[in-house]
This record gives sequence, structure tokens and C-alpha cells, in this order.
Amino acid sequence: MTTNTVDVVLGTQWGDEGKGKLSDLLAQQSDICARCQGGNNAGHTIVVDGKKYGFHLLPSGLINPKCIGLIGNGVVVHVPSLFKELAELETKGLKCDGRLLVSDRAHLVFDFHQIVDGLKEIELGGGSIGTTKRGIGPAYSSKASRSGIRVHHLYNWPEFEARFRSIVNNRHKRYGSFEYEVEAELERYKELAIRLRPMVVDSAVYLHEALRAGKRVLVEGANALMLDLDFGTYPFVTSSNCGVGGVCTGLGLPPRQIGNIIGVVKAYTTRVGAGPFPSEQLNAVGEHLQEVGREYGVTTGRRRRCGWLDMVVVRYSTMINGYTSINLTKLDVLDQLEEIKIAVAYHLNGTRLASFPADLHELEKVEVEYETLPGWKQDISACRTFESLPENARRYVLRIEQLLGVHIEWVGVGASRDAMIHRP
Ligand code: 2SA
Ligand code: GDP
Ligand code: MG
Repeated sequence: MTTNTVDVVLGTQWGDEGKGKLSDLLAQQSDICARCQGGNNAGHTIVVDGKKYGFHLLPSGLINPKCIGLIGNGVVVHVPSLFKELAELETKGLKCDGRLLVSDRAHLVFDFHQIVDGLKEIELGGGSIGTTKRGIGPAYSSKASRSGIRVHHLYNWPEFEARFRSIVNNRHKRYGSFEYEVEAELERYKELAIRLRPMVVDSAVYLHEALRAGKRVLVEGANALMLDLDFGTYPFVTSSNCGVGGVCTGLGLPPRQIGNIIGVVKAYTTRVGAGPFPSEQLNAVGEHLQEVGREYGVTTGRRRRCGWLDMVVVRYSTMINGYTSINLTKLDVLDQLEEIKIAVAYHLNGTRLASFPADLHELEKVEVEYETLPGWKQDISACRTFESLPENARRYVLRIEQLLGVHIEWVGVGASRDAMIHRP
């Protein structure tokens, strides 16, 4: 039996590459847009006709009024935030009634997970991760330690209540006393369960049936490969697999059902939170990128750290995720620079490293080799064809393509949906 494949949008760096913008664009031709990992730690900003939308837990494809949003089993769901986000979208005129589905196997994030997230960060002191404090790590910890609570548990109240009381007690044992109204929370969840009920599905069955019926499915990645629990800069990572593996486990899809894998690469690098960042520019260049690129966290409002494009990172990310094409974003942010650097290699003790090191102590000591290209010193925000870009901008794009060996199919030149160059 023939069945459709899914297209996937993934972050290639440390997040905030502009995945939301591409997902929204591609979802104009999609029947379903699915999330497979992460939770409301994600932040995707999308600008359409001057209107700005902020997505955290919900799939960005919902902007297309015909598109179904699907939250897969690999996502961790804070139900109050889900309803808050739906309400916020509604105030912007976006009705999602009947268009959002949530996997019965998805794990729940509770307020106590968020409290514990904060306590854990305090405990780590100077070595804290810089999490979004949305309870993501603690919820995935509950999942991995098999004490987690899934969506379907909401519909077997005695079991839900027993598991809930037990897990809260456990967290008190581990983190001491913290304020948490268990009875009130249970009451709140009784109501939330009723509101959520119409959205609950077996998402894997739903997805496979949809694919067999010829529906077009887009998977929107959250976070990015360098924040991946296995392949990122551990322990300065998030607690899910943000790489292509997370698409299979987080939606119940066999690898052969994955079609195009589009890697989103920001034309420079940013990182929010702690952890190593070899091409970071703690100088006027970093400040320029931060200001011109308006690099602030969408979820927490934190300033993002900025630096040059790091091709060691993007090449490593390409090796793991196997991108079939690339969306280079925010090229316009480089408009005013005299010259632009690209990190092309890391050296340690005089030796060129073959790949991205696992050991953060090594990573801290690497010397970064840069290539310098001339800037274009021109506003490119109105360009809509590759040919209309200034010669030096084209050179920059083509050099990245050459270093990567993957076709750059889209180039972003502004925040709005239409500010995109398509290069099929
Ligand atoms: P967490 O909360 O446990 O997932 O944090 C662990 C690390 O993962 C990073 N992380 C992110 N990095 C970039 N963007 C994210 N989403 C928001 C945005 C972030 C924000 O789009 O701007 O608003 O601050 C995101 N989510 C998690 C996090 O910084 C930690 O380094
Ligand atoms: P995501 O987490 O990968 O979806 O990215 P975010 O939404 O967190 O951050 C990307 C930011 O850059 C958002 O504010 C977007 O509106 C904006 N953006 C996306 N693409 C472009 C682009 O090509 N140029 C400019 N100037 N801004 C862009
Ligand atoms: Mg983001």
C-alpha cells in the first residue's frame, strides 16, 4: 500500500533559527502540522501581514485555517499553557476550534515540575543550565524514571490521583518543602481533563491513517540539534531528542516515512542559556547581531548570545540529521557589516579536530579558524530572487552551500512570511 511521507523542519544550531517562519510557509500546503518533542519551552515567532504570532507549545501550522495541529506522544504538555496559548491565538483572530489534537501518550508537565526546574537550577548554582523553567527537564525525568503521568491517565481518575500524589510526595522528598496546593491542583485538573477530552487521540494511528489517505504532513521541530539530549553540548541541552530521531520516536513514524528534512540555518549563530559557544563574539560584532537581529528569547525574553556562523556545528548537525535542503535565515541582519566571518574548523593543541568534540573541556579550549568574506553593505530586505541579491551576499550563500554540500533552497531576508527567496 502506498502512503505519503512527512516533511520535517529542524533547527541546525542552538535554536531560534527561524523554524516557525518556514513551518508556517510550508504549512500553507499542509493538511497536518505536528510537533514531536519539547514542550512550551519552544518559542516561534511568525509575522504575517504585519501581525505577529507567538507559538510555544502549539504547532505553527495552525496559522493556516485548514491545517490540523497535532501534538505527538514525544511532546510534554502543560495543559494550562495549552489553553492559554489557544486563547491568545483567538484574541489575534485565529480560531483553532476542532483543529488541535493531542496524543493520549504525551506526558504531562505540572506546575510542580516547573517549581522543581527552578529549584534544580538554584542547586546547580554557577553551573546552572539556563533553562526556560517551563518544567521540561523534570517532566522528561519523570517519563524516563517511569513515574510520569500521561494524557490518558486523566481519564482514569483513581489512577491519575494516585500517581499524582505519589510523584508530588517524591519531589518533596528530593527537594524539601515547596509551596504546592495538591488538592486545588487536583480539582483544577478535573476540569482541564474535561476541556481537553475532545482533542485527545492516538496520534500515531491518526497520523498513519492520514498519510495513507494522502494527507500532507509537516513536522515542526523545536529547539535544535545542538540542544539535543544525545548529540548536543551535554549537559547544556534540553531534555528531548531535537534531531531527526525525535521525529520517529515522538510521532511513531518509521524512518522510511520521512521525506524531506529541511535544516534551518541562521546566517550567524545565537544561543540562549549557558554552555559552550566557540564562535561567540563578546564584542561590538556580537552586540550588533543582537540588536539588528532583535535576538531576545520568545518565551523568556532573555538576551540571546551572538556570534559568527559556525560551520563545524552545521556540518556536524548535517551529518546527524541528513538534511535534504537548507533554509538560510536572517541574511538581512548582516547587511551593514564590512566583513563577515565563518568558523570553518576547530584546532586543539595544534591539531585540527575531525568533528565536534563531546568533551566540553576540550570544546572550551579549541581555537576557531575563520574564513573572512566581504560584506555587501546594502539593504537586501526587498530582494525576492537570488539573482537580485548583491554579489557579495550571493558569494556568502554559495560559500555556505559549498562548505555544507547541501542545497540552500530558501533564503530569509526579513521576518515576514513573504520575505523569503525560493531557490528550487
Ligand atoms: P529547557 O527549558 O530545559 O528546555 O532548557 C534547556 C536548554 O535549552 C535551551 N532552550 C532554548 N534555546 C533557544 N530557544 C528556546 N526557546 C525560546 C525562544 C527560549 C527563550 O524561542 O527564544 O525564550 O528563552 C529554547 N528552549 C530551551 C535553554 O536556553 C537551555 O539552554
Ligand atoms: P524558531 O524558534 O527557530 O522558530 O525561531 P524564533 O522565532 O525563536 O526566532 C527567529 C526570529 O527571527 C523571529 O523573531 C522571526 O520573526 C525572525 N526571523 C525569521 N526569519 C527571519 C529573516 O530571514 N530575517 C529577519 N530579519 N528575521 C527573521
Ligand atoms: Mg525560538
